[in-house]
Amino acid sequence: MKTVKSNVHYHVGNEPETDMYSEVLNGLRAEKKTISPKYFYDKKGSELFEAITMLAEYYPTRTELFILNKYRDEMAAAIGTDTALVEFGSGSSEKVRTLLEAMPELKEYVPIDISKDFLYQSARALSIEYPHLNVHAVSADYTEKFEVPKLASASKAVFFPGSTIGNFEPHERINFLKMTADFLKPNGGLLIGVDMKKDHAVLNAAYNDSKGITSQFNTNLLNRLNRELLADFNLENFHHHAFYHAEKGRVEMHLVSLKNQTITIGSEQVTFAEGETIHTENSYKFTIEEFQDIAAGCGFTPKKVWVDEKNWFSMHYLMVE
Ligand code: AVJ
Repeated sequence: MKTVKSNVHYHVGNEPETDMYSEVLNGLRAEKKTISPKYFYDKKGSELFEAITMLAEYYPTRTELFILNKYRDEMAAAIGTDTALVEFGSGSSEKVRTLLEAMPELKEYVPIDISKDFLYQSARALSIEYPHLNVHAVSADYTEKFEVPKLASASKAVFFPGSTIGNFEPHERINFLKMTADFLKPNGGLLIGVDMKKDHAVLNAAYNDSKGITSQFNTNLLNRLNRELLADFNLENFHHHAFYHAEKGRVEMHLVSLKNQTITIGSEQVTFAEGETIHTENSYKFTIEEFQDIAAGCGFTPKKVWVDEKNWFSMHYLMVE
């Protein structure tokens, strides 16, 4: 019998540190109530986000894919061949396939994601489609310190599409970019998708779609708390509210309490005044210069940037020495 050597390898990069119950409760006890957008993505939430990406008003996903498709050869050339491609928040590894098509000589792909089962399953599927690629799946929260296996390539490039960076607060994105620069040293690159500032009407429509899917995505968070943290939110008593805040350069999403009410969550209670909100997401938007300046302050040298013809979305390639 012939022994088949698999080209997929599994690693644990770090263990999740945060406990959802205490984090959510702390957020709801704060002066301004807030819950991290990372909690949107339970099974239903991931499906709703998928539906959002297909909406007419929600331009980011399709625009980024358009840019990736159009410029993948230039991106591949910038990344180089003796490079391990590391993806942060790889999910189903759908977008990277576009890039992989343009990189037939790539030897190593390192998808990193927090949801281990889905990561391992997606990595296995990808390794079968790309038999010449060594796939090192690393389960980790990439916003914390994590370990990766020893890689054979001369350098690393991080692929971070989706404008997830827009979800980070200013201090968080600086920490993240500095950590990433450190991780990439020496001679590494970062290929990152960044949503751009634009006409406010376009931004407002993207987060207030006519089918109400974004509203469902936002309120689904309360469903998740009801189920997973034994809370008793009545979804009828909260409304989706999303708007572009020009001075802050971000779209904000909130859940607005429609009346005075007290919610039980596990063994605790939280009271809401009518009109009070839970701030559930920030989605920061950047001009090319703003993003390059931020990255430069964290140790990156901007090398190249690709945009669509409307200047709605950007993909930056930056390097560390
Ligand atoms: C996945 C963070 C890029 O901010 O546009 C979509 C999430 N929120 N609609 C974004 C989201 C509401 C999305 N990101």
